Amino acid sequence: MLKPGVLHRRAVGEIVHRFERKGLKIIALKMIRMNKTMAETHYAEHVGKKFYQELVDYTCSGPVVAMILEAESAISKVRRLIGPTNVNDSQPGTIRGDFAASTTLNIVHASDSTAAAEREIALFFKPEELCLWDDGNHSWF
Ligand code: 3AN
Repeated sequence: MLKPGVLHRRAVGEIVHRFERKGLKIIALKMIRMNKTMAETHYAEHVGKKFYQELVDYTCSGPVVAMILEAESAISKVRRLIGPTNVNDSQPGTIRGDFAASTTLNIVHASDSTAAAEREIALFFKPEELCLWDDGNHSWF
Protein backbone atom coordinates (compact mmCIF):
# COMPACT_ATOMS: atom_id res chain seq x y z
CA MET A 1 0.00 0.00 0.00
CA LEU A 2 1.38 3.36 -1.04
CA LYS A 3 0.55 5.82 1.72
CA PRO A 4 -0.42 9.49 1.22
CA GLY A 5 3.24 10.58 1.22
CA VAL A 6 3.75 8.80 -2.08
CA LEU A 7 0.92 10.80 -3.63
CA HIS A 8 2.34 14.01 -2.11
CA ARG A 9 5.70 13.26 -3.71
CA ARG A 10 4.04 12.47 -7.07
CA ALA A 11 5.92 9.17 -6.87
CA VAL A 12 3.18 6.59 -7.53
CA GLY A 13 4.55 5.78 -10.99
CA GLU A 14 8.14 5.47 -9.84
CA ILE A 15 7.30 3.16 -6.96
CA VAL A 16 4.94 0.96 -8.96
CA HIS A 17 7.69 0.80 -11.58
CA ARG A 18 10.16 -0.58 -9.02
CA PHE A 19 7.85 -3.50 -8.28
CA GLU A 20 7.20 -4.17 -11.96
CA ARG A 21 10.89 -3.87 -12.86
CA LYS A 22 11.59 -6.66 -10.36
CA GLY A 23 9.06 -8.87 -12.12
CA LEU A 24 6.21 -8.71 -9.64
CA LYS A 25 2.85 -9.10 -11.33
CA ILE A 26 0.07 -6.63 -10.49
CA ILE A 27 -3.19 -8.54 -10.05
CA ALA A 28 -5.18 -5.75 -8.35
CA LEU A 29 -4.67 -2.01 -7.99
CA LYS A 30 -6.82 0.86 -6.84
CA MET A 31 -6.72 4.28 -5.24
CA ILE A 32 -8.87 4.86 -2.16
CA ARG A 33 -9.24 7.18 0.79
CA MET A 34 -9.03 5.10 3.98
CA ASN A 35 -11.38 6.09 6.78
CA LYS A 36 -10.51 5.92 10.48
CA THR A 37 -12.26 2.57 11.01
CA MET A 38 -10.38 0.96 8.14
CA ALA A 39 -7.02 2.37 9.27
CA GLU A 40 -7.66 1.24 12.85
CA THR A 41 -8.53 -2.25 11.63
CA HIS A 42 -5.44 -2.34 9.45
CA TYR A 43 -3.14 -1.23 12.29
CA ALA A 44 -4.94 -3.01 15.16
CA GLU A 45 -1.72 -4.73 16.28
CA HIS A 46 -0.21 -1.31 17.07
CA VAL A 47 -3.01 0.03 19.35
CA GLY A 48 -1.46 1.67 22.41
CA LYS A 49 1.98 2.25 20.88
CA LYS A 50 3.25 5.79 20.96
CA PHE A 51 3.22 6.18 17.18
CA TYR A 52 -0.28 4.67 16.73
CA GLN A 53 -2.39 7.85 16.54
CA GLU A 54 0.03 9.63 14.21
CA LEU A 55 0.14 6.52 12.03
CA VAL A 56 -3.67 6.30 11.76
CA ASP A 57 -3.99 10.07 11.13
CA TYR A 58 -1.28 9.96 8.46
CA THR A 59 -2.83 6.97 6.71
CA CYS A 60 -6.19 8.79 6.53
CA SER A 61 -4.68 12.16 5.55
CA GLY A 62 -4.98 11.58 1.79
CA PRO A 63 -5.46 8.88 -0.80
CA VAL A 64 -3.55 5.62 -0.78
CA VAL A 65 -2.85 3.20 -3.61
CA ALA A 66 -3.52 -0.42 -2.71
CA MET A 67 -2.23 -3.25 -4.83
CA ILE A 68 -1.79 -6.99 -4.83
CA LEU A 69 1.52 -8.18 -6.25
CA GLU A 70 2.02 -11.77 -7.27
CA ALA A 71 5.33 -13.63 -7.55
CA GLU A 72 7.15 -16.58 -6.09
CA SER A 73 8.21 -15.43 -2.60
CA ALA A 74 6.40 -12.15 -3.24
CA ILE A 75 6.43 -11.14 0.43
CA SER A 76 10.20 -11.29 0.79
CA LYS A 77 10.79 -9.72 -2.64
CA VAL A 78 8.52 -6.78 -1.82
CA ARG A 79 9.94 -6.30 1.66
CA ARG A 80 13.48 -6.22 0.31
CA LEU A 81 12.45 -3.61 -2.25
CA ILE A 82 10.81 -1.39 0.37
CA GLY A 83 13.55 -1.68 3.01
CA PRO A 84 13.29 -2.07 6.80
CA THR A 85 10.56 -0.42 8.90
CA ASN A 86 13.10 1.82 10.64
CA VAL A 87 14.08 4.38 8.02
CA ASN A 88 17.47 4.84 9.68
CA ASP A 89 18.25 1.24 8.67
CA SER A 90 16.84 1.43 5.15
CA GLN A 91 19.54 1.53 2.51
CA PRO A 92 19.62 3.92 -0.44
CA GLY A 93 18.11 2.07 -3.39
CA THR A 94 15.18 0.80 -1.33
CA ILE A 95 11.87 2.67 -1.42
CA ARG A 96 12.06 3.74 2.21
CA GLY A 97 15.78 4.41 1.88
CA ASP A 98 15.14 6.74 -1.03
CA PHE A 99 11.85 8.39 -0.05
CA ALA A 100 11.24 8.26 3.71
CA ALA A 101 12.84 10.29 6.51
CA SER A 102 10.38 9.32 9.28
CA THR A 103 9.70 5.77 10.49
CA THR A 104 6.09 6.56 11.41
CA LEU A 105 5.56 8.19 8.00
CA ASN A 106 7.53 5.55 6.14
CA ILE A 107 5.34 5.92 3.04
CA VAL A 108 4.65 2.30 2.12
CA HIS A 109 3.11 -0.72 3.77
CA ALA A 110 3.66 -4.33 2.76
CA SER A 111 2.28 -7.54 4.22
CA ASP A 112 4.89 -9.36 6.28
CA SER A 113 3.40 -12.89 6.20
CA THR A 114 0.94 -14.97 4.24
CA ALA A 115 -1.59 -14.62 7.05
CA ALA A 116 -1.20 -10.82 7.03
CA ALA A 117 -1.52 -10.76 3.23
CA GLU A 118 -4.77 -12.75 3.37
CA ARG A 119 -6.18 -10.45 6.07
CA GLU A 120 -5.10 -7.27 4.27
CA ILE A 121 -6.31 -8.38 0.84
CA ALA A 122 -9.73 -9.04 2.36
CA LEU A 123 -9.72 -5.60 4.01
CA PHE A 124 -8.81 -3.72 0.83
CA PHE A 125 -10.35 -5.71 -2.03
CA LYS A 126 -13.53 -7.48 -3.03
CA PRO A 127 -12.87 -10.84 -4.74
CA GLU A 128 -14.13 -9.48 -8.08
CA GLU A 129 -11.50 -6.73 -8.02
CA LEU A 130 -8.68 -9.24 -8.51
CA CYS A 131 -7.57 -9.77 -12.09
CA LEU A 132 -5.72 -13.06 -12.46
CA TRP A 133 -3.68 -13.29 -15.66
CA ASP A 134 -0.65 -15.07 -17.04
CA ASP A 135 2.21 -14.33 -19.39
CA GLY A 136 1.17 -16.99 -21.91
CA ASN A 137 4.24 -18.47 -23.58
CA HIS A 138 6.44 -15.59 -22.53
CA SER A 139 8.61 -16.27 -19.53
CA TRP A 140 10.06 -12.83 -18.96
CA PHE A 141 10.88 -13.28 -15.29
P1 3AN B 1 6.06 -2.58 8.37
O1 3AN B 1 5.22 -1.47 7.80
O2 3AN B 1 7.51 -2.47 7.97
O3 3AN B 1 5.49 -3.96 8.16
P2 3AN B 1 4.97 -2.64 11.04
O4 3AN B 1 3.81 -3.40 10.50
O5 3AN B 1 5.67 -3.18 12.25
O6 3AN B 1 6.08 -2.36 9.95
O7 3AN B 1 4.51 -1.19 11.42
C1 3AN B 1 3.46 -0.58 10.73
C2 3AN B 1 3.76 0.88 10.62
O8 3AN B 1 3.87 1.43 11.92
C3 3AN B 1 5.10 1.17 9.96
N1 3AN B 1 5.01 1.17 8.51
C4 3AN B 1 5.42 2.52 10.52
O9 3AN B 1 4.69 3.52 9.81
C5 3AN B 1 4.89 2.43 11.94
N2 3AN B 1 5.91 2.01 12.90
C6 3AN B 1 6.27 0.76 13.19
N3 3AN B 1 7.23 0.73 14.13
C7 3AN B 1 7.48 2.02 14.45
C8 3AN B 1 8.37 2.66 15.37
N4 3AN B 1 9.20 1.98 16.15
N5 3AN B 1 8.35 4.00 15.42
C9 3AN B 1 7.51 4.72 14.65
N6 3AN B 1 6.63 4.17 13.77
C10 3AN B 1 6.62 2.84 13.66
